[in-house]
Amino acid sequence: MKMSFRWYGPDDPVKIEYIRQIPNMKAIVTAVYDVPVGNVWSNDSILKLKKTVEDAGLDFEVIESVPVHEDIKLGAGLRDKYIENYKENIRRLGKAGIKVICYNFMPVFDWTRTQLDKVAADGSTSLVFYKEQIEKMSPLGGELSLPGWDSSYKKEDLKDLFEKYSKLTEEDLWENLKYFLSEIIPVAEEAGVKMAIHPDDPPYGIFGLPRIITNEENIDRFLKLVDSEYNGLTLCTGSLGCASSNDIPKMVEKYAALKRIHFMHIRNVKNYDDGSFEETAHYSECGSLDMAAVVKALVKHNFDGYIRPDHGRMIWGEKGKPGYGLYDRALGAAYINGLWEGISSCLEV
Ligand SMILES: [Mn+2]
Repeated sequence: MKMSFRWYGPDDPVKIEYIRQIPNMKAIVTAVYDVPVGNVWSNDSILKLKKTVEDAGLDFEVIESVPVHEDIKLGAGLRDKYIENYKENIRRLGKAGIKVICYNFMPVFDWTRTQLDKVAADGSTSLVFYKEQIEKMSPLGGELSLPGWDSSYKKEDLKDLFEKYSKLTEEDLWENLKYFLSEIIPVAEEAGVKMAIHPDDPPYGIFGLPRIITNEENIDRFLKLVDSEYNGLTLCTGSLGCASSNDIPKMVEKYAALKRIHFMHIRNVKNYDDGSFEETAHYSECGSLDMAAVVKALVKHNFDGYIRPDHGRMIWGEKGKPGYGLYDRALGAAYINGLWEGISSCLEV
């Protein structure tokens, strides 16, 4: 495995020099952020980012993410133009040495929480999702106030998007995903870039929007849409794991054995009976997921892809982007390293 860390570029309050100081840290996961969704990234921006990462002594091999334009998900408008742009991004990134591209196929919002700074008993803060609060929100009434998304969409644009999606069924979304994959996977194969879809977060329909990358059955279906190693997964334990019906260690074991996991997002969540969940520290006992079982499945199948500690809490007074502080994610990386080393040495005996 190759340990990695998400970094939002030179404007990220977390310094890349500090990331390098985390033991066993090998690679940066990042993206070009100054280009509107759907456009081609300039070679200059890509190469500048690569240089910044490599000058810091880290590898530039994973992009998270190249966002998919809503027209592609809707199968409408300028879909074919945006797919051509997407292909060009794959080619350019492949040339720059990128090995894995993470993306998702979630309509409108690529994650949803009800609060980004819920204070826990120990004084740390984290992202949470409370069912009761989400049920009170009505995006079609134009009254949506969603943490993390308030400034991303103008009210009118959001209403317009929701209207377009109101006619789209899950089957339509599958059809549009298949169309997209059939176009881009051959390009990814040629460019030597493995595509790694991120599951839906949370993994069920929300605000009436369809969602399909949600469970084992659907991931099986996804992998068959284009049966190529280059059509693979970002297996996010926290996103899939906030649905208690998903058996995360079992899924990791299955897809690692099939060599279809290219990127692991490892984090823990504490699930509640009503479907609410809170993001917690990585340590197994802090949440509902068995982290040792997850890492054991990876070690067992000689996982050689990338791992990053996913969201962390805000601890030790750190201020910054919710979920993306330095300290708790560094603890997460150290914890995963410890599990990996411990489990590997036991399995060799
Ligand atoms: Mn994730």
